[in-house]
Amino acid sequence: MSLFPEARFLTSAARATQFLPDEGAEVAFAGRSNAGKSSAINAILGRRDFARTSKTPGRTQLINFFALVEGQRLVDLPGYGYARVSKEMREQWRELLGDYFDGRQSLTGLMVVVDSRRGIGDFDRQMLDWARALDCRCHVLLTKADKLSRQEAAAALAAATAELGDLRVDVQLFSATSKLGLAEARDVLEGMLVPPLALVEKKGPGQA
Ligand SMILES: Nc1nc2c(ncn2[C@@H]2O[C@H](COP(=O)(O)OP(=O)(O)OP(=O)(O)O)[C@@H](O)[C@H]2O)c(=O)[nH]1
Ligand SMILES: [Mg+2]
Repeated sequence: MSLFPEARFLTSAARATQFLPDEGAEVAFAGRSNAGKSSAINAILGRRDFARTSKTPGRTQLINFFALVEGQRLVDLPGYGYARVSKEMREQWRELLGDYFDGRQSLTGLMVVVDSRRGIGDFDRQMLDWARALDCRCHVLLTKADKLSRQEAAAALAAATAELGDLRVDVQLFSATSKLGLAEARDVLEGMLVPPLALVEKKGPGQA
């Protein structure tokens, strides 16, 4: 089943001037390189090979914008923390992501994709901090849960929940392969695309 049958790729941005106009509603997917962002997007949208996936970490180095329906976008953010890229390149990513989160009013939700075997890292926290500064809703997908035993998955969920306890961030187990947690992730995405009235009011004119 395709959740957004009309979804299509819009553009890739390597710098802030290439971002799409800051209007409508936008949900971004962030996560370490190889965490499974593109696979999660494909599974949630119910579209094979919609966002590219790769076995080579760090392949998606641009910010990719997709249209879901008119006025609603999905954004695949470049993976961070890939050890084998140069320091310079890592700095560029940080700058690009920093520019993206800087006052992005249309960002109504952030999905942070975390490999359930690794747990939440410093970069994930950075994304959550930036997103929270924008007052946008945050949700963590502990993905590749199919690679864990039931017991390990429960432990990973408990650990992440405890770590995020003070941050008002929801967390769930997910697998693009087994489709574990797919219905919940879809519900969250749809909810994020409809900003609550309180949020609209709070982000009135002049408030970044
Ligand atoms: N077993 C399993 N493998 C997964 C899952 N999700 C992703 N993978 C695999 O993990 C690898 C990376 O997945 P991607 O979706 O390309 O990861 P990404 O975060 O988009 O990576 P970059 O764009 O390079 O940062 C691929 O080989 C996927 O097939 C999952 O839920 N279960
Ligand atoms: Mg990717």
